[in-house]
Amino acid sequence: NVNIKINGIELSVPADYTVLEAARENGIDIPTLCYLKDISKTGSCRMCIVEIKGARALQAACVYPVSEGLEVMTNTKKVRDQRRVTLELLLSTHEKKCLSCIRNKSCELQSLSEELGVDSIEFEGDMNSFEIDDVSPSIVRDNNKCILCRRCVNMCKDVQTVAVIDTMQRGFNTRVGTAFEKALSDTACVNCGQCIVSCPTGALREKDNTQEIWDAIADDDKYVVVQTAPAVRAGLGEEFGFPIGTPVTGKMAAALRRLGFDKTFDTDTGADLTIMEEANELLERIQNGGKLPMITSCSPGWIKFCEHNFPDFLDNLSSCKSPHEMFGAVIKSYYAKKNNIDPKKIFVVSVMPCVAKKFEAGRPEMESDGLRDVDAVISTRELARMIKQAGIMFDRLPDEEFDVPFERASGAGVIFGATGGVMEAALRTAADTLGGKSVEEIEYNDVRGVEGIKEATVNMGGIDVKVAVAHGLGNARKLLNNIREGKADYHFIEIMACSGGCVNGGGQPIVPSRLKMDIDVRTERAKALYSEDRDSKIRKSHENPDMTLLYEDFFEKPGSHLAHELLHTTYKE
Ligand code: HC0
Repeated sequence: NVNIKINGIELSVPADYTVLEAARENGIDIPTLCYLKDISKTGSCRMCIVEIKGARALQAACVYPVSEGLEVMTNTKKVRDQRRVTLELLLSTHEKKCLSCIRNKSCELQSLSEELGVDSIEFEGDMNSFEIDDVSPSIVRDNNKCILCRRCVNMCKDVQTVAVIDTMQRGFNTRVGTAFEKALSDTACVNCGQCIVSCPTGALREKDNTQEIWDAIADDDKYVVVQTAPAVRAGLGEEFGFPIGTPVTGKMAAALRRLGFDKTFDTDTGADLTIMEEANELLERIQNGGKLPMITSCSPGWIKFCEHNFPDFLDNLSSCKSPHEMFGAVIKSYYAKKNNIDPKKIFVVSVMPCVAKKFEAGRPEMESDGLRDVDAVISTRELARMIKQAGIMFDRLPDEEFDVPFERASGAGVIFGATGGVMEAALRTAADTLGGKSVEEIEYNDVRGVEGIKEATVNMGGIDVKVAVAHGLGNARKLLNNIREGKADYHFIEIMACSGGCVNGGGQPIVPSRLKMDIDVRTERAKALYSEDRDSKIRKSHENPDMTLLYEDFFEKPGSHLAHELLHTTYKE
């Protein structure tokens, strides 16, 4: 530790801290804009400037290291005046259409303006006018609202190692763009949307599909079925003032019903079905010399990353469609038949913590019998918007159940939404099958948590099954390079495109960057899922009676001909 003084207060702080970290930890808030914990640290926006005794100029607290005897002032007139001028200069070229902006009231530029007391725009000059890129099915880029903080760039480049956006040109013409100014959808962008949740303003947002859903609900000819992903319940409450990590499953089901959907189902049921198929596929590959390691295929950002960067691993992907796609196919086949509904009239809506799911739903692979498995995808944020538009007072809703016949899902299905969850769910089922008995120890702690790459060896029925879990595409790249170079070897790998898994997906509520300094959003939201799993009566996918029924009634057995037709696919180079 070193001894420092901030605003005259004596503090002892770890020697590797920055001034920003030291201040924050001791209850002194310094405004930031370009800083994003663990992701973006450039000191370029100058909002976090502070006075350092003995230094000639004001210094950026986010990059200034502490040292023995350092004296810092965070709130002098000089600091406040300079921050305000910097902010006003930023505002001078910013498109100030706040009322109609998607980030109205959640914009960090807007809240800084309020906080620093900007009551008039001193500098009005030339404005750039950029074309909006809204070609992608997942992401809209509007450079007119960009403040060049580079948080998206660093996320895309350093964390995801996708690197399809960067700053280009110079001076007044500086902008964030793609190579040759192509549309995002014409690049190797994987649609993960981590750029969106990194953006402090409305320069990046999801493609909004809510109108399509309203139209479908209003159409009497359509039978509109909604399903919600595991991670949505762990994030949706934040949009309505609940603390981060509050599960709101029952209120969410109630809200969906009040929005007018004909049936409200849970993607967790689809997750159970995926495990039935995927565990079976894994055992087949292990026992019959199939392609190993088998790699999960439910994260569409990861699939696209694999296609662009690791095409040599395409045969390693599980042939399982992702749970919501599987479930869509089941709704339009089994459910339609059982209830005598023309599948052509069924409109399946998936509510996902993910914007890549919008892209996935449109992929040619995701249809059965000429019908799309899923017709539209909205993010957690879009669902929150619909609930608000409908005048539903979310916090006052009762807790309700999902609809029959799919009202039951296992705890294994719920934890899909956190990194390691798909692996753990698969292990619970594979261990029982390989061992020939019900294994009681079902919490696989080695694959839980936010460490970038996790490994475990699990003995099942005498076989040592080696597994690994990677989340965030930079970690996936590392893991796959290790395999390519012969440094690592596994039977089964789970990869999720977003750090922390779906709970931290690009479609989840946006958490202000300053709050991210205090809590790990991934961990808090994951807790909501693990607690729901712990409270579940059924905690293994194969013990879900709805699965037994579904196989008895329809699919016969995992990996059957019909299962392959409806629930599996392949990705080709
Ligand atoms: Fe996920 Fe899913 S768990 S990808 O992470 O597999 O988005 O939550 O819905 O489909 O179930 C996202 C979350 C899902 C799917 C499930 C999987």
